[in-house]
Amino acid sequence: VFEYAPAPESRAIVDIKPSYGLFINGEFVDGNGTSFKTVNPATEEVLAEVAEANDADVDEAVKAARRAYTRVWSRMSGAERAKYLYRIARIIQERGRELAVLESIDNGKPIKESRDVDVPIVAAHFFYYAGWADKLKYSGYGETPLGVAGQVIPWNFPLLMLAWKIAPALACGNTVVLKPAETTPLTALLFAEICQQADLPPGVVNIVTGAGETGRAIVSHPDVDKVAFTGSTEVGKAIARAVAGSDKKVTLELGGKAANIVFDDAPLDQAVEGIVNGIFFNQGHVCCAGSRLLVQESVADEVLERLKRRMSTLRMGDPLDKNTDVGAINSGEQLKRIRELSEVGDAEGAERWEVACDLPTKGFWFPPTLFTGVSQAHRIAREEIFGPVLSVLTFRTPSEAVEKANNTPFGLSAGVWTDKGSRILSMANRLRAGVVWANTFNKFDPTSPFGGYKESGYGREGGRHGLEAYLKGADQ
Ligand code: TXE
Repeated sequence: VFEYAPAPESRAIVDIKPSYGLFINGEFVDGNGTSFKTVNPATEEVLAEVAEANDADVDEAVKAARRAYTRVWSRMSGAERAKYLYRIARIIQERGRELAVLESIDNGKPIKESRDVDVPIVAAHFFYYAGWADKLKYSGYGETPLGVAGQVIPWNFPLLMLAWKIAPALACGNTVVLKPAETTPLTALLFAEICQQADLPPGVVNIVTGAGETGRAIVSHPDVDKVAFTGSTEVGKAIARAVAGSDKKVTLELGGKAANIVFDDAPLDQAVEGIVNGIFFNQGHVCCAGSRLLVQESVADEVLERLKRRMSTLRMGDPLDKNTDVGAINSGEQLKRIRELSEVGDAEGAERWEVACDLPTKGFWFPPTLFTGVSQAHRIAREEIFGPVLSVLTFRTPSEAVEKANNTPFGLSAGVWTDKGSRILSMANRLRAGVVWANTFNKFDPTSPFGGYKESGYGREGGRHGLEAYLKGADQ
C-alpha cells in the first residue's frame, strides 16, 4: 500500500544538528559528556547524538532554576511574565512549520497532526496561560508560586506535554527543569532556542535530556518543590513513592483504557469517525485513546462493518507526507509491547482483524487493528496497549455499558455516542473518568481541565484548574 518516501522539501526546513547539549541557565552546555542517540522511527536513521544529564548536571539545572526563581521570575509582576509568555506563543506560531516537521521526524506522527493539532494547541496554551499571569488573584488558588518545578514528560506528544507543563508553571511565577522523553528530545531543544529568542531570563526554563535515571534525579532532588509527571502508571507509582514524606507537591497523569460507548440511536457515520479518531489518532499513542469500543448489541454488526470499511481507507506511511493518516510507532520497544499484547489477545481467543497493507522493512510499523470477541477478562480489555489496536466489546443496556466502562483500574476519559441529551448527562455522571466526550472524541482545549480518576493519576492540567498545581494553596 505504501513505500516510505522521504519528503526532502519538508525535511529541508529543519536544521538538525549532529549533537545537542543540555539547556541550563539560558545556554547550551556539554554536561558530563555521556550521550544517547535519537532516531527517526519511520526509517531508523540516527538523527542526532543528545547529551545525557547525570545527577551533577541536574543539580546545576536546579540551581539555575532556583537562582532565576529567587532573583528574577518570582519578583516580576504577572503582567511582565505575561509578556514573555505571549512572545513565546508568537514565536511558536512563526516557527510552527519547523516545529511540526521536527516533531514528525523525531516522533513518527503524521505531519497533518503535528501541523494542525499539536503545534496550534501548544501555541494556544502559551497564549491562554499568558492571560492568567496577571489575574492570579481571581484564580481561586492564591497568587504565590511554589518555586522550582521538576517536570518529566513522555514521547507521545513531546511539544504538547511540554506546553501543558511549562506554560502554567511560568505564568504562576515558578521556574522549571524539564526532561523530555529519551526517544523524542529534539523539539524540547528547539523550544529551548525559542526561549533564547524570546529573551527569557536565564534559568527560568532548563531542559535536561536523558532517560529514567535523569528523571529520577529531577524527581528526588531536594530543592525541587513540585513534581509534574506524565508517563506510565508504573513510573508514576514509583515517583509517588519517591516523594512520599517530602514536602513536594505532585501531579501525575498516567495511563488509560478509555471506553468509547456507542448507543443504537447514535449517528453511526459520525460515531465511526469518532472511533477511528479515538484509537488511530497519533498511532494510538494517546493516554486518553478510545481503546475499548463498547457498542450496543443491536448495532454492533452494522458499526463493525462500517468501521472496517473506514479503516481500510486509512493511509499509512511517511509521516512527512501530508496525506498520511497513520504514521510510525515511536520506538522499537513500543512496537514490541504492542506486538506482545496483541499476541496475548490472539492466545486468549479474541479475533484479530487488521488493515491489509505492506509495511516497510525499515522503521517501526503496526497496522490499524481491531479485536472482536473480547471479554472483560482478556488482558487486551484491561491493559493499555498504547498503539493502533482497538478491543471491541458489546452491551445491551446503559447500566451494562457503565459497568463495563468503569471496570478498569484507569479512569482518564470516555466517549458517549447517542442522540439523547438526557443520556449524555446521566452517562457523564456515572462514568468514572476525568473527561467524558459526547458525540466527539480527543478534543483538547487549553481552557478545559484534563486529568484522571483512579490509577490514571491525580491533579488537573489545563484551564483554571491547571493553575492549582503551581500555586501555594491555603493548606501549605
Ligand atoms: O514510559 P515511562 P515508557 C504508557 C504506555 C507505554 C508505557 C511505557 O502504556 O506503553 O507507558 O512507556 C521517564 N523516574 N505511557 O516506558 O518509562 C522517561 O524517561 C522519573 C502512557 O516510555 O513512564 C520518560 O521521560 N522519570 C503515557 C517518562 O518518564 C522516569 C505516555 C515516561 O516514560 C523514570 C507514555 C523514573 N524512575 C507512556 N523512569 C501517558 N500517560 O500518556 C522513566 N522516566
